[in-house]
Amino acid sequence: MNLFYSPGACALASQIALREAGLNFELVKVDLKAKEYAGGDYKKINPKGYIPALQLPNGHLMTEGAVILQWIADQAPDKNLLPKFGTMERYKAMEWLNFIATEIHKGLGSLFGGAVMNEETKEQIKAKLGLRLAVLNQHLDANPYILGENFSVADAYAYNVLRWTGLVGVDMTQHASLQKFMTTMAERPAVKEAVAAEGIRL
Ligand SMILES: N[C@@H](CCC(=O)N[C@@H](CS)C(=O)NCC(=O)O)C(=O)O
Repeated sequence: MNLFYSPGACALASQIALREAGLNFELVKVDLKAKEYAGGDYKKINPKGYIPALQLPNGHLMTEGAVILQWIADQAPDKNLLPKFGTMERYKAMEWLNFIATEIHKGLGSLFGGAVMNEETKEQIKAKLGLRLAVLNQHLDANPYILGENFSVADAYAYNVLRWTGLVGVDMTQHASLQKFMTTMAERPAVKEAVAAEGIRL
């Protein structure tokens, strides 16, 4: 199984989940600017041109982080990385995964380099992000992890994207529970291994 990634970007969550699930995989680095990997044209693997992408043992290519995370969790039911498919708890988990993907991941992602954006637009995005982060922070005031007492792949996703806040100037000082969450997550062996494997700093 191959996980296509770029250091520090949003495949980190999938990698953490694969390690938490105890699944075997290879990491394949993608140059996101050139759309190339060691095998050549990355768009021939994934026409969308972005990561994460997980090439399953049967050759099927799975994309979209929030879905990849669920597939991984479902491969290792004994690890309790997500509630069972079809239960109300699972829908709650999907709600959080979608919230992270569409409200936090995409909000933070839009603040990175590339796009030419004036300061006013940036501040508007940051203000909206602040509201979304406050929702997650308040939730974590009462829960050590997003789904309650136990780690789930939603935590891996949140950890992955919240790592970017410092890089794009999003203030986390008033979100004490999010800061505590990030410290807790950084102590997990799977997180340490994933971060080391991408050659980035914890
Ligand atoms: N819809 C995708 C978006 C993934 C995404 O934003 N990937 C970024 C890195 S964090 C990327 O590869 N960007 C390069 C590009 O868009 O060309 C998902 O949710 O997995």
